[in-house]
Amino acid sequence: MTTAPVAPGALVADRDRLRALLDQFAGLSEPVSGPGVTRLAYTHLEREAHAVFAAHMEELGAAVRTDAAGNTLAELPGTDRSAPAIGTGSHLDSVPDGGRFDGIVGVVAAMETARLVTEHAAAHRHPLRFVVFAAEEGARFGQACTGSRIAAGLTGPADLPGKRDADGVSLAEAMTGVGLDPARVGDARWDHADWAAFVELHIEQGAVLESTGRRVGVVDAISGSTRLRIDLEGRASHSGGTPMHLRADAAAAAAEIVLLAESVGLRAAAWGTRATVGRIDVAPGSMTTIAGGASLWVDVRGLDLDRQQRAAAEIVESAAAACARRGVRCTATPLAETPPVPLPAVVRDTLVATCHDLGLEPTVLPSGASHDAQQVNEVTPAGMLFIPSRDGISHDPAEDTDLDDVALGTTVLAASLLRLDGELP
Ligand code: HGY
Ligand code: MN
Ligand code: MN
Repeated sequence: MTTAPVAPGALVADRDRLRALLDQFAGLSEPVSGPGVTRLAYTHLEREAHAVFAAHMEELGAAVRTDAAGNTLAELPGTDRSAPAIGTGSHLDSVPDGGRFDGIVGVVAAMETARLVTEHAAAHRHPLRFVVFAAEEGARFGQACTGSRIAAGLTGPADLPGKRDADGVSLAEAMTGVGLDPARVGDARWDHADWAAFVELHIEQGAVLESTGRRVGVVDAISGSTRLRIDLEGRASHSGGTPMHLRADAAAAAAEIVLLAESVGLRAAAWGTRATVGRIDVAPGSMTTIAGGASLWVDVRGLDLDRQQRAAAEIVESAAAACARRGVRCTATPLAETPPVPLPAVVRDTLVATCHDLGLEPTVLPSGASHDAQQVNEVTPAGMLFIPSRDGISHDPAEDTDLDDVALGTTVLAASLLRLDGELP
């Protein structure tokens, strides 16, 4: 097939095709999870979603493979077979009872971009590589971005047995359960020489674009995260027979720690730090028994690593002091840590220029959420495009983005990849 250069914006994403793909992926969800989407990391449902992506890309004539981490990669060759690839993609796993856009938008945009490039026979010198990363969400195992961390060489076989989900299933066991071999994840490590750049399209998961009336964002930095679990051991006892001054109430200690974490986050907010306790387990969980045990999962996000780490340390210190006063044992276990990442100008400026080519004025903003692009940036210069989240909601069934914005973001993505193709060596 003869290819020809296309003008910026000539590849216009098809809204209805995008809607159909979003609907198809949304249908792959645990049936009993609630109104949202539940497609957790390293489950059969996640693999089924990767298979939908693979079938679609094979139908377009792309060469498709799945690596030892469970990442699925599809490639359209460029005119220069020796050139490094320009990539795009995101993830298809979700949080429990999550939304139908987080990660999925970046994948359907990649699929639509591959279709547009193919149908228009758009010339490109670099190979175009479309990637679905496995296990981006940290909700199940605590560690976010497992598939892209493995690709970036940041997570290896030794890291996998120790991370466990709420049922005690390890990352390694979950990978084995879906036909992957955790011992071989070293084979999935990317070589920087194979890549020229990578761009991820994602919903903002915040309200900056919506509040400023902008339809496209270009990300200049991605927040880091320090995640830990705090286990509390008090004394279970009769809620009626035990006087207030003779208690070691793990639930009351947990409640105090939640508020301590919030106050640390509020004090450090000016530096872009955020602190959240999104999950508390209390035992035995009976109304007439004082809680003898409790566990809290703490997520500290930051754009300044030092502030992020200091905030986490302050939460642990103040939790220990509160527990000592209450006669409750307190143990903090680190779960994962990712530094904040400034994204390179070489990609960021091209994304901004592409928006200008298309008559758009983007907002340049940091990402509060973590993303696969953050890990990929260890291997090759990475960039991110954002589209608005309605009311800034994400990780919830109410997560919503206007389909016209999904289509516009996809058009900007396709034009950006072709502009990078013309600019990069
Ligand atoms: O949790 C996050 O920041 C992302 O959604 N994985
Ligand atoms: Mn995501
Ligand atoms: Mn997410």
